[in-house]
Amino acid sequence: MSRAWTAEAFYTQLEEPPALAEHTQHVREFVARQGAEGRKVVLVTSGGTTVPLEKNVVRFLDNFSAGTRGAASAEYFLEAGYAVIFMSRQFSQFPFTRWYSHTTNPLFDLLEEPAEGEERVRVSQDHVKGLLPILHSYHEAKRRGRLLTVPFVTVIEYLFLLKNVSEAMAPLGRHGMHYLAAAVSDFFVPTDKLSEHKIQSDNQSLTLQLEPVPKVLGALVDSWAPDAYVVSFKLETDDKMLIPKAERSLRNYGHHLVIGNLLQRRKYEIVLVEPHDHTWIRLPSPPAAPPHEIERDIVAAIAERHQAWIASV
Ligand code: PAZ
Repeated sequence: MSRAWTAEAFYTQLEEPPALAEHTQHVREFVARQGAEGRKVVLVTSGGTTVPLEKNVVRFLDNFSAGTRGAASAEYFLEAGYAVIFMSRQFSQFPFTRWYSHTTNPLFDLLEEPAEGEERVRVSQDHVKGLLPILHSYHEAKRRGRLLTVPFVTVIEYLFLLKNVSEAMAPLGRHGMHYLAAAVSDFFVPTDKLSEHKIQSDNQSLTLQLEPVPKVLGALVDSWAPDAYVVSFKLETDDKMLIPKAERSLRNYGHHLVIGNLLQRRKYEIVLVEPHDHTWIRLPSPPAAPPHEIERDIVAAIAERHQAWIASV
């Protein structure tokens, strides 16, 4: 029989991930520093969560998300003056380094081997112009201490971190924002139902029973960070479902905004769904070249709404 997990049961019955306390402490210190300087802080969640099928994990379920939306958005939030807590799936796309990772533009293709007797590796001249502003923004974010990274892998780690990070951000009040772009599994296998060791095949079929992951957005909005500006994402593949599902999410959890996107068109089209408004953001799609990344427009629109909401008290 599968259980319907409440958020409370989930957090009391499951064991905390090992690095939770350490990450939480880093977030508290970061928030205290940024808060003391009056800076707005955004939590950007990014990438997909895994669902392990064994305690000694050999196999797991995963999803498509590479974390591009989150990593790109984090860069634009930094540019807009926010401090960013980037909570992302380990080894998924990362702000700034994403431009040269995951083989789209491999780093080694930029580098020239030193001439004989030289000890310096150079960036080939054709790439300097493209690399410099990204390198500059990366070092700037690090030097100013504006970017904190928090990694997760499993859906259980994600949910524990989300709670602790949100609670740690509560003192920011309206200056805190949650931008929940991670693709979080809707189903999982609770630890007490996991096989200890690698599941053996023995030429037999495998039946999995997955339990629904508790919906925790309501707890975030009502108790973990009640004054924060909260933006969630809704991904669908059927365009007829997109707006009704986004509206239902707003009604159920009472947060500020849902960003709806379709899997196939997510890089060119999104919709901002608010209680009384839908605003589409559209860019030209291939074969036309989009003039810039859609995350630039998304972040500009969200930052403006966040500021208006801060000013409305
Ligand atoms: O990671 P990515 O850039 O490939 O995709 C981004 C996204 C589609 C995962 C994100 O925009 C999103 O919709 N996240 C929420 C997914 C959901 O739980 O409905």
